Amino acid sequence: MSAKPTIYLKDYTPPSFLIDTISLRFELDETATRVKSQLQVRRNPQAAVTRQLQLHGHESVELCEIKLNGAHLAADAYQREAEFLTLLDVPESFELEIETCINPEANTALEGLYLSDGMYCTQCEAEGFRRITFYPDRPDVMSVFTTTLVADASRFPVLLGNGNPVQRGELDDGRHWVTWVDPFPKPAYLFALVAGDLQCLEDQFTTCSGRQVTLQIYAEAKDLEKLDHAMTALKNAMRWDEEVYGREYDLDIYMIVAVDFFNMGAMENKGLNIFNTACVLAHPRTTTDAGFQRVESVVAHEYFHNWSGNRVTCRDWFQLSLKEGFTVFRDQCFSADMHSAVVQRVDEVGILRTAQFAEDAGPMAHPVRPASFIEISNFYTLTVYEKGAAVVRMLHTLLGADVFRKGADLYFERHDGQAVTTDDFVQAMADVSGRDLTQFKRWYSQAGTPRLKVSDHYDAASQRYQLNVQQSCPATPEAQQKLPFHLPLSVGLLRADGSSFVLKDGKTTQLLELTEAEQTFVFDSIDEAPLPSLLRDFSAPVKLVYGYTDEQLAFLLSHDEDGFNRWDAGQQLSLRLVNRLIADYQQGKPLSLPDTFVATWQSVLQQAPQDPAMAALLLTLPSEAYISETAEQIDPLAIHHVRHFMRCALAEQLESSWLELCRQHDSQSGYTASAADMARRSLRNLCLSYLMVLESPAHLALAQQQFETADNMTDQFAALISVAHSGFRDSADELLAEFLSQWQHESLVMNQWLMVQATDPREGGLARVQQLLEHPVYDARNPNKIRSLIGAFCQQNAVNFHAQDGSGYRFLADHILQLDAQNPQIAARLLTPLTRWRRYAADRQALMQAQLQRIMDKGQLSGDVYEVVSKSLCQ
Ligand code: B3K
Ligand code: ZN
Repeated sequence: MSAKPTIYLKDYTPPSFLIDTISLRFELDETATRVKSQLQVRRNPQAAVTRQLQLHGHESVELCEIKLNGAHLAADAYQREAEFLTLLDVPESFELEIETCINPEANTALEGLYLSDGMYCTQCEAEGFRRITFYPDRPDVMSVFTTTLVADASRFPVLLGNGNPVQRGELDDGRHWVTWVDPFPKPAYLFALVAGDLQCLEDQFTTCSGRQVTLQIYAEAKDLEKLDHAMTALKNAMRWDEEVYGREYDLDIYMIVAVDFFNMGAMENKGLNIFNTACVLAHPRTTTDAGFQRVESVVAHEYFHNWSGNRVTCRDWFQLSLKEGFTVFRDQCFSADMHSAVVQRVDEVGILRTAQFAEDAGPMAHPVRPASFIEISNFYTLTVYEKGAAVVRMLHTLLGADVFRKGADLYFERHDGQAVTTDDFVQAMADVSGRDLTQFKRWYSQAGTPRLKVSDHYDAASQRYQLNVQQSCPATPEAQQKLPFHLPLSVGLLRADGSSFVLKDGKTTQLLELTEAEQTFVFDSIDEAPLPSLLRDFSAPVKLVYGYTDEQLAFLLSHDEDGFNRWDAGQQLSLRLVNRLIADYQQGKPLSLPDTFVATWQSVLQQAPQDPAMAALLLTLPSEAYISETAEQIDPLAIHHVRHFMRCALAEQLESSWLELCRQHDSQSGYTASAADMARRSLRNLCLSYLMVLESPAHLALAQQQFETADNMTDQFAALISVAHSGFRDSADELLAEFLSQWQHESLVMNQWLMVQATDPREGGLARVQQLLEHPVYDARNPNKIRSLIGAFCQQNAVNFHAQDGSGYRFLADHILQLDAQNPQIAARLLTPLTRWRRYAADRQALMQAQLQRIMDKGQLSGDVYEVVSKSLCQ
């Protein structure tokens, strides 16, 4: 059993006391940091009257002293129990002083104040502040923070806090101090501090109203050269938010700090973002194009939180998607504006439709606004983030860009400085549009992926075309029965010549609004039988079922004006073939590719030079993860085998085209990070990966040459992975060794090196991973290393992880048991693949369940791991 109780949204009550100001003083010490806090407390006029003040406090925090209005509190004036310190009888308003002692060095959970490679940093979202001091650690208690940091001047020359630095000085004992004031009231989860020996890249930004903002990005001296890209991204994001949302930055300084030990990507602390190095450092030599794009989008995401999250924050953690869903939507639109909108959309739908749909169909399924949780850290999920963004996108689609913008303006204006709910967000949209969005809000309270079943009928005599749409949604843990959703279904109708009919308002895409379980839509004046292009741009997070023939899909693939649907038609065409071949494989039949399929690919290959970015997408088969998500029952071996067979057959039958395209898209001049160059590299490297499955020495030579001569990590890494996962064992080992010796001092590159090996599908994967656990570049305390090796093996190496003898499952359970005591958040996250046990055949189900049970039986689990395991085993 877990010691932590389940918390329910329905039990929410406003805080009994408010904290107007908090002044903190940190005397930093590796094992005994002293934290003095001084709070101005007053009773909340909006709450029920009580004389008890309840403060959160983690068991690791030592209480040294507590004073009320300057007088020491007697031991019987307060109680310390579980996560709380309760003051039994307090006045209406008073000053509270608390001194605590904490041990940053022993903090391996990386929540609260901890050490990352000798530098102090914090992570307080969601409930880390209670590991620092006793405080009402809930997002609806907002206070003005003043922070003084005291530390040894030579070892920690840089001392950073939220807001603006107002005073600094030296002490006689070699220590120095800095005081920071953040004038914007904020919840404790946005508190941050950093102390270390850091260098910074500095720049300036002039806001739309003409204010000068100093921008600083801090990192270790060796990484200073890797900060330019993040700085450019930050300035672009600041400008974009002014132009697209009318939002201006509010402090005089904006800081980002890169740290090596971090549980997630980054954190939006007010004025002082703390970033995982993986999401901020970028240099062409050491970072792939995908890495560059990730840095750009995470920098933008955290910046956008300054309004959607910080100025307007969440009332309680059930409302997490209020800030996360909206902010992800904002960063997605930003990325679409910076690059190719179609490529961006394909990427985001890829995540939604594989990983989020899988989550929505598993034991941890929950609504975008969950109704209960044991451990909030488990709810930083794809549902809250990605589906939450899809929900905001649907509002944008339903209301149109202009009305949506007015709604956002109203939301920010109405709630600036407040802690609010997703209902408040939707209400602002309802108020500006005059629309009733009550039904739309079901997206926040009902979990599960809706299914749309579409059928059609054309009557030539009346030139009338009808679309019939039925929606349904499967049962999920919180509800068996679901009410119909309100959703936008964007459609186009194609003529036989491939052009689109002009529909309502002179447009070729029409928005249909679904609100009922079944609806029929009528199109008049349709003078020939049309082919529907449904759910254009993936207008809603649903599974679409329509009985396309293969020929119709191929037609959409070549003609649909909607780029997303063109790509998706190709994916669905491939997916059907994959499924037919899986059935053949399971029945022991020989596999072969139909000529028509190869011909379709041939024509995409021929047109590739016109749009290399799109071609790289079209020429990528559905991922193993997507095939798994759409399968009735997952057969990891069959999926891997069939996909590999298809890649080999396509490589063989179209070899000269791949080779030609590979040559055409070779880099002519030096590296640039332009969209055109990134597209060229992605197409070339895709061609190389097809060629390498043929196992021909000539192609091996091509890859080796690219590895040796590449002037950038994208090309070098693509060459490495294509050789490392090939049958050329000696060459693979040589290149891996060379890569290691070239980059062993670059921690982020070493993550990639671990990942290539962890994801190698060839036999013996587990043994290789076990060896790597002992390798000097591996660090069992660093989340990035754990994710690159153990996480990648369990999530991206299905054939090895799902080995028939259950060794992969046992391996994962061993590590979860070990990690849980050290870092519960990471342990709970790693569990994901085991939670999916119902999706496999009986033998694997039993093996996976047995490992979950083994974890459960150990007892003494963290709330994080307990919640995931118990929910996975239930039923
Ligand atoms: N808000 C943080 C996530 C915090 C996770 C805490 N377990 C990063 C982000 O979404 O921007
Ligand atoms: Zn966020």
